Amino acid sequence: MRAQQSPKTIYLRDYRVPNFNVTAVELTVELMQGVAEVSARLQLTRHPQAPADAPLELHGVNLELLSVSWNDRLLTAGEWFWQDELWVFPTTDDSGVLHTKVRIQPAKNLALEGLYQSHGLYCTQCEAEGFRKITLYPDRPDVLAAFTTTIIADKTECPVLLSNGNCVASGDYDDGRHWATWVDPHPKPSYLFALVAGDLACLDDEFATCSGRNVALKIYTAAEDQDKCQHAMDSLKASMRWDEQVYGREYDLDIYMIVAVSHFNMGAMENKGLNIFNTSCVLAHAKTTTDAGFQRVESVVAHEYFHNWSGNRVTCRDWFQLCLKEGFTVLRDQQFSADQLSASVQRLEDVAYLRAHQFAEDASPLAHAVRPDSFVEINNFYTLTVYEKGAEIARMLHTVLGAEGFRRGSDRYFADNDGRAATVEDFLSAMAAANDLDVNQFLDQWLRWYQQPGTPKVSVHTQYHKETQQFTLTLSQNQANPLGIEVRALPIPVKLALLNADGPMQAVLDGQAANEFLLMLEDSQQTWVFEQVKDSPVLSILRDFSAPVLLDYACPDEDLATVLAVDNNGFNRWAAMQELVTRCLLARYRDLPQADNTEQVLQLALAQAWPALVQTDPALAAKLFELPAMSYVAEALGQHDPVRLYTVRENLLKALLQPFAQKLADIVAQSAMQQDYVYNAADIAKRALAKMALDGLARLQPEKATSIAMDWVQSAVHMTVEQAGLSCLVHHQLPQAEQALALFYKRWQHEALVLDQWFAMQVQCPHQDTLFQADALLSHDDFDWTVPNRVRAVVAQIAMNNTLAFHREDGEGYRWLAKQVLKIDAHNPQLASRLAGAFGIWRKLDPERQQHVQMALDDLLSASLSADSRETLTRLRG
Ligand code: HT7
Ligand code: ZN
Repeated sequence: MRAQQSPKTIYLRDYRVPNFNVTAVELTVELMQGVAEVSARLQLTRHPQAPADAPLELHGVNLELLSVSWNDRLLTAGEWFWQDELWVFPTTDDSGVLHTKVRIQPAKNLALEGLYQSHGLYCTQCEAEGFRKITLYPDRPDVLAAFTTTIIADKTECPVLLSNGNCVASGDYDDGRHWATWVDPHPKPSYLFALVAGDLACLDDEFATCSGRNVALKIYTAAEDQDKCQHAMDSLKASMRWDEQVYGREYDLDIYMIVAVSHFNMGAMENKGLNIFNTSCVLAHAKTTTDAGFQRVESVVAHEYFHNWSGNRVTCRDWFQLCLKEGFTVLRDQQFSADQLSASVQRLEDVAYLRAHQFAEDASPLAHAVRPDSFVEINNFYTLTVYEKGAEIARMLHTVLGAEGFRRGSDRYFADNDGRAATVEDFLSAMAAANDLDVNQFLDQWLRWYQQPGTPKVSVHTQYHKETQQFTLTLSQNQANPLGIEVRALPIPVKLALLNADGPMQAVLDGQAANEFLLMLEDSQQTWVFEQVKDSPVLSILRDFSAPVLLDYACPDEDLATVLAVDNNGFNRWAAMQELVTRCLLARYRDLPQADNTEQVLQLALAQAWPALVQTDPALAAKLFELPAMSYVAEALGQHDPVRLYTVRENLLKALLQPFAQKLADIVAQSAMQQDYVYNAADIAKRALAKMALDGLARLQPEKATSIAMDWVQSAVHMTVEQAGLSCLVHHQLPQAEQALALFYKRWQHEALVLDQWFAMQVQCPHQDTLFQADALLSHDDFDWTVPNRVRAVVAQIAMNNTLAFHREDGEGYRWLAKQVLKIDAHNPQLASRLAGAFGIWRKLDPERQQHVQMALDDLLSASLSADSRETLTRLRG
């Protein structure tokens, strides 16, 4: 038995090729009553660049080693040794076959990494380093091998036996057991290995690829969930077609399988040909799933499918390159989603998410580069920075190279690196080479985005000369330097237009007349002079959020109102409103007199824009009243009292809604919510607007809102309306909230994902005493510490979504989170470490609250912790 050793820091600069490659693996996994015996035959060859006497090194954690032989000779204990998590076999052989047998305990595995059981179903999660918990293996992404996997299990307990690739043979034993052998022809790293065994129902379909091959599509779930798979299947087929059309990528196996499991640490996993999904990211039915849930399924199914090329066919050399597959794949799933529903709403949602969460991470003690230089526990680096900022970098390349140039670059990247474990440098080199750019210069510039943490700030200065009709724009860039490393100017694409009262006007830059311009800010400061600018323009800058930066631009409030009124860029209309609201919140929080003027400008701009938008673009109309996230405004404030900020924000929202009371009532009275559920952009927009209107009405006319909300719950035709009604009652603590909660529970207590919502809605109720409510929910019969979705529904909701409860003045919220983190850490370190990340905001809090957090962190750090949580808490504490 080998348990995890004291954690070591791993450095990117220490990368070395493996001593041995694995050319082929034959795995046999026998499952019996929660225990597994794993036999592995590895064909090994010395790496051409490895020293002739370098030993064979294999990873192994929590394995009961039964036997090990080298070229069919049983090895004795003295012939090998353990060094931390490495099993070391000194040999000068250049090749050989290692045969190991180990025993593992899936039923006892609550960390949900390696092989574990979920409601009796055996399943695996190997990314990033879970395979070493299944067998002895060089568990690193640059070792690619062809896998043959045989699974043996009781036929009644596990009628379905799945692994990667194609099923080539199967049969029955005469003692009630059966077996199946799967062969995956594509060499892959161990993190993409998957195995599933259990009693599952299946939705079948097929897909004809662009070259005419037929692919069998299968979605496996528990029998009672079989009616909730059609949306995932439709999303899968749409993704497969989209990847052929937009990126020229065809699927490469004869079968593509998705399995839904209830116990899962993240959203889903892209194992080759056998994706494993959190039920919340695959199951969808109008009766049980909201619009947001449907959209999440669509994007996660797409994301995992797109990994088949960006991640699987071209994988990562080491885990420092994680952004290579994740950033690029997030960009691809965002582009796909934009093509399915509304492109501008997709973009503003992605940006709102980035600014609320990734910007906060990048300004917190957990800030790190998109490609970090070091880590202790790689699971701690599946972060918003790696995923979302990584996607923004890929998107900037798309903006700079253009759609065709980017496609040339991605074609080159896939062609040059197919079947290889690549690096960020390989990606950038392909982009440059395919577009005839100087590779070294391109690398030198763009690698900075991957290496320098922190959100850059771009300052804007303008001047207009009526006589010469010249408009001068000066941009400068500034970066925080949280890690104290050398900071170099970044390449920052800035898309802009010059507006007059009718929208974008033509101007001339470098002899080129246009309505929109793409500038490259590459130095610390640059100036551009636009000619033939007829009127003093209003600047519509950073259109579509062309770079992940903060803007420092002291334009008059009225200019922002003009952008909101006349810009033809939907994203920037929304961004202008967000900026106006942010200014107003900051001024109100600081008791500055300009708050009144800004609020007036806001009111006027909304009065002009909103009623028309309700008709022409209801999705955008609904979004205008989603004020900037607390965390985004908090970054601008610096040290602050979160409860005061929350109150200021709520008051402003109410004031902005006030003039529209009748309009809100009219919208709610329309029947958008009572119609049969259809998943399309127009209907989703109408429902979003109705939900927003009910929430607004609850703030202005609570009695009226109560009866409508109750009606929505009682006579709901789909979950979007039912959830909108219930969350309105609970959030605003309206008189019938308890009754509606009871009704909802009675209806849905057997639907796990709906019950998660029931827990979450209660915990989101904005009141400091919700903390005690949350505590009571932890003892509810339906609460289960082993199911991450349920744990997140209570614990993460308090920490991330309930300012008044989490940031209680007495510090009880922080102590409460610390207590839950410690409890969870004992069985699921990955989950605990992620939840602890909610303390990331602490340096921005007022001194009293900082002291409470500090004590909570110190208490935690003095306890016995997993390597995951210790690394996160140590970085947090600073
Ligand atoms: N590549 C996957 C990342 C992942 C993961 C998934 C499930 C459980 C644990 C995990 N650790 C890492 C998911 C993705 O980005 O597609
Ligand atoms: Zn991914």
